[in-house]
Amino acid sequence: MLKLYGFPTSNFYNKVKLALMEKEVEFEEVRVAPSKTDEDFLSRSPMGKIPYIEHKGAFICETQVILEYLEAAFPDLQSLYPENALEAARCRELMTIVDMHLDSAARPAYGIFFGREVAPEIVSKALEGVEFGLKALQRRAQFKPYLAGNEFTYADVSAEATLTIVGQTFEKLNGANPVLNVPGAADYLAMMAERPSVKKLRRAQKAALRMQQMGQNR
Ligand SMILES: N[C@@H](CCC(=O)N[C@@H](CS)C(=O)NCC(=O)O)C(=O)O
Repeated sequence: MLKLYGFPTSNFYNKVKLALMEKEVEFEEVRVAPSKTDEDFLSRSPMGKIPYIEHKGAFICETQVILEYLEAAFPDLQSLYPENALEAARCRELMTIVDMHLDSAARPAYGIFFGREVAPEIVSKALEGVEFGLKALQRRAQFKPYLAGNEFTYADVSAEATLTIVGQTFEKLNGANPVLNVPGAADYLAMMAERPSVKKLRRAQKAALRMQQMGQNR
């Protein structure tokens, strides 16, 4: 059976986990922490990051690569890319805006989740990048009702995994969620929160965060 390695407080782990649930691929979760020094870990995930998967004896890292692999390795399962070439390109554009630009702008501020202080200058620089990324998202997002149109796609997988952590980060830091300033985003996120796969994902994420915080307070 396919194995997913990492931990459920990571947005990138949750991107792959949500894709596996939505495609109905059978999988098993294995908790591992990232490492940039453990040779065994680096042989599985050379950049020292999570998540990575194990399938048919091989290890694969980088979430976008993993999703492309799922599409190729499970051709009989529902594809999460639109069939039309332009719509599929738009879907990938949305994923790139969320996974690359929004995530990397917000990442320096994520420490707040794990009980770390975040310096005000880091918060304001992160917010500037996030606001720019959200304007890019606004130019491409359709909310019809899904991010890339009328079908659930990988754009929704990326958005659910990362927009929620970005929003919660700034809500904690500044008392306001910048994602909700994107017209249509509030209703979209509320709709996504009702999906059975998303409910399951969030329950696991909350439980893992509680465990992590208990560990830190010990
Ligand atoms: N581009 C990578 C990003 C993965 C990533 O940033 N993972 C984080 C956890 S959310 C990580 O392992 N960070 C530890 C580190 O960079 O040392 C992907 O798409 O898989």
